[in-house]
Amino acid sequence: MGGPGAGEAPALLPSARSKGQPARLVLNEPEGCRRCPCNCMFKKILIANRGEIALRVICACKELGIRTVAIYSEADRHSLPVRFADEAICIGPPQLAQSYLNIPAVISAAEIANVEAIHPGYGLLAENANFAEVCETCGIKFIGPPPEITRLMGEKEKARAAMRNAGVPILPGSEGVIASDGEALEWARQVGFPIIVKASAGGGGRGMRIVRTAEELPALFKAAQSEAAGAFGNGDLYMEKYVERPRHIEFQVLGDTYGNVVSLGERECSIQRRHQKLLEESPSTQMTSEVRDRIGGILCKTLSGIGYVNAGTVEFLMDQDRRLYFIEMNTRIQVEHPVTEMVTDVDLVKSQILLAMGERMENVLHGPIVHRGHAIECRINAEHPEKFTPSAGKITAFHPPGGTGVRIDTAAYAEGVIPPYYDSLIAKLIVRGKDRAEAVSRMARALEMFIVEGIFTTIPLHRKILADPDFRAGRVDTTFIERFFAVRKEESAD
Ligand code: MV4
Repeated sequence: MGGPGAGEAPALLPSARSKGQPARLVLNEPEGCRRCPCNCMFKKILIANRGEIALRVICACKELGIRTVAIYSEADRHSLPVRFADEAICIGPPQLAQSYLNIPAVISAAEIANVEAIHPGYGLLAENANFAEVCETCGIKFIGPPPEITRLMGEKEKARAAMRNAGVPILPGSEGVIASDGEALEWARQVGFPIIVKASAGGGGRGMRIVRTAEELPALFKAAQSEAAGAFGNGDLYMEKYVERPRHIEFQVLGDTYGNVVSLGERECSIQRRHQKLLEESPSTQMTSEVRDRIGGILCKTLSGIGYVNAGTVEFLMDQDRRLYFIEMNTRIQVEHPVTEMVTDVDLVKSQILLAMGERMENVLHGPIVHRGHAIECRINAEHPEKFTPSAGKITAFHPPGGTGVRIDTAAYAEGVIPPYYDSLIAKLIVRGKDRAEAVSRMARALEMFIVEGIFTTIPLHRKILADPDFRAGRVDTTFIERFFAVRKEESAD
């Protein structure tokens, strides 16, 4: 067994580097998986991630009888993924660029451990097409879609065109990249104000500007352009009709290597702050089984047509008339995947691994997708309640709630330290109920019974959201948190 319990794991890569040896990259190998030319079971998987998602992947591997290799930075030496993986390799200092984002170091660890596949989790290298290509070149299966698909979906206006051509509803907007602010004005007059300009390489709300009049367009266009160029090294922009107070609704899909794609229904993710989701649920209170089946059907046909493989999420905006419009596709497992698991009983991470091994969909799912009950997830972040800044440090007390219908995905533990270098997500509290009312009251009591001391967390914020009359009535959209804080400020000023 690896990890602190069995003595320190060897710090292979930093010492190799200090001897002046370059990180090893095996090139010129035949395409495909050289260690496993048939579609037989993976024997060992490397997890190129940390925290709760690394542990989540380890859980799936253990249940499938696959050995696991954790990679970790010096800041994560005492982490649970290191403890629970069969092997653990230190790949560098705490900074992301020198550890979890250091592709030669990750590949070297995979070579040394002799794994057949790498699971990237979410974030980090999960949507890096170049990394997926390096994996395949080295004969290591990347557990995710082919790099060409990741690259297509990373160029948002190309993804939009691909979806439109296949009959997925999109918002009125520009065709392809906009060359100049003059062209932007032409499109805006055609589409009608308000419009939103978006970065082609964007995501997370950066390089976006809402434009309400022709007068303000040139300046906002330039601002979006330079923000996109600075953030992504690519100033390309496109444009869409702006939807006021939309809901954010996304569909979970799975694809196999034989062209079979299935939809696992939607997640409602409107409760977010500064483009960071806080709470997700499934089903959406605004969804009907007719719309779910219709959109799901269109997505399966479309994604099968472009050769989509493995797990993916298709993001939509829903307007006040409950119409859905495609905005983006994410080619990874998402943070909020457990809410879909809770209502469908499908293990999405196990499915990802089986699909990457070349299993057929019928052997992964064992029957049609059925949706039962209601699930809610609260993201527990280590952050200051007013400043929203990360709150690193030692957890002095930790009591996670349990009981019927409660699930916690976390790598946090009492006396454990939250390092300051990484994402602030420390736990996901997920509940399931027979309906939304039961899920809401179950979440409220679980939050009441969740104790984390020594650091600030979003638990108190979630307790307030769960008590909010609009939330309880299902009246949520992407402006919910803004309005929530505005009302509280007003009340505290009284
Ligand atoms: C929009 C929109 C309104 N109209 N597009 C923000 C992040 C990016 N992924 C897409 N975003 C939006 N695109 C049109 N045509 C409003 C948003 C938006 C938003 C979307 C999803 C979740 C939260 C949001 C918060 C503010 C704005």
